[in-house]
Amino acid sequence: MSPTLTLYGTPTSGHTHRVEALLSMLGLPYVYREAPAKVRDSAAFQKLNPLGQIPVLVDHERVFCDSGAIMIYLVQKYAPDSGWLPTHPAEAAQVYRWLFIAAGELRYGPAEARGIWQWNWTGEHTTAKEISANLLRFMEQHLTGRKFLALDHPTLADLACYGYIAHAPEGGISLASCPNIRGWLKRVEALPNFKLMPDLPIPSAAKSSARSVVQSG
Ligand SMILES: N[C@@H](CCC(=O)N[C@@H](CS)C(=O)NCC(=O)O)C(=O)O
Repeated sequence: MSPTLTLYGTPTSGHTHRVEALLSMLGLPYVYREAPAKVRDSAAFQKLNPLGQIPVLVDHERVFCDSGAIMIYLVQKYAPDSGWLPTHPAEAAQVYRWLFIAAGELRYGPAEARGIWQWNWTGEHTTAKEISANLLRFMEQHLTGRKFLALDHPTLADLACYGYIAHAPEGGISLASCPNIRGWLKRVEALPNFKLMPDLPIPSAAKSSARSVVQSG
């Protein structure tokens, strides 16, 4: 199949990663265009997404923004029977719940903490840490006796949450006391054609203490 899909993103963006992982697992060929801040600030990019955010997916002439919407589009258009997004309303609701958590607690907890530490985003690391602790507590308990987040098989819920949880230590958020979450991450990574997100250095203890947070694993 020749690619009709173009994805704009960056390699270390968890929002981009969830779309790339899905494209890879669905076996959909695509062209990747790197869009660092300089590109996102350009008039050409802002014609695609006036919010200046990645990921953006272009399919033929159509433009899709927002990682959750892009994932839903890809499954509904290219793999409606794949199970990544069930059609049964009650099952779909379980998946949507995690997509909203990905845009809420995950974004403002682990993703925010990582952004503050790695790229000096303006924001309160203490607040992001509190949100993260609450989310990790809930996920750890939720994953007791469960293999995947929403249903008994992998869904978009798992892809949406994977990146910023797997890379939470890069923002000083430890997963050391979360065995269920670490087991879930391994199960997601073992899925056929899953694509990993590149690692960033975990901040040093010195940097950690300078920012009044506990060093994470
Ligand atoms: N709700 C959006 C958020 C995407 C997002 O925050 N992307 C970040 C990179 S990971 C970005 O482009 N930030 C630049 C900006 O907000 O100006 C989604 O799910 O795609």
